Amino acid sequence: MGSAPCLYAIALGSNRRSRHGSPTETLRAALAELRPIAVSRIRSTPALGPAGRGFANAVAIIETGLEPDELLAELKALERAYGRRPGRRWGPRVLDLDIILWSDGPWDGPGPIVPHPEFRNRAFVLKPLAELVPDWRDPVSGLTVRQLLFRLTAPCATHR
Ligand code: A4P
Ligand code: MG
Repeated sequence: MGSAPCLYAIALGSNRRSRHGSPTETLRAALAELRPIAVSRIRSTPALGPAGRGFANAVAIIETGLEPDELLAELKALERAYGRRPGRRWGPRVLDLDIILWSDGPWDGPGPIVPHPEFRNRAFVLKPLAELVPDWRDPVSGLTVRQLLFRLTAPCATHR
């Protein structure tokens, strides 16, 4: 608390209606509450894994003095306020808020894993992220967001 502000990339996902309306309308409302400094467009994406219904996904950049564990507590409170109940992992969800990257490199404190362990494999995160911060560098792989997206989506990419 009280530390210098950091930038964070937050991924938002929804595949279930909330009191705010459709998944897209839900993300629009949640994005406004995050008071972001930049917002991607909201995309409709096919569900990855057993989640069933397709998702609305987006990314926001926010600036805050909170550390990752403190920010995660706030994001979890926002998920609850939108009516998310604990359930099956990967089950339908009103609102999922994941911390993808922050401006201080890898986080080795308590709470979330940052960078998010799966973001390099997810076009529904990398595409909106590349719209906003293509030159941010993943401190684990050393690659930029643009390079990670290219690696994932290039037609000749091999899957190892
Ligand atoms: N956690 C650890 N690291 C982080 C982090 N960097 N950010 C912990 C946020 N949370 C983090 O999360 C499970 C636990 O991960 C939390 O206790 C938190 O402390 P959760 O949000 O409660 O549960 P979840 O959403 O079921 O798990 P998770 O891992 O967030 O699910 P995923 O991996 O996000 O997958 N397909 C499309 N097209 N679009 C989607 O958005 N999302 C999922 C959910 C599956 N398929 C999808 C999408
Ligand atoms: Mg999550």
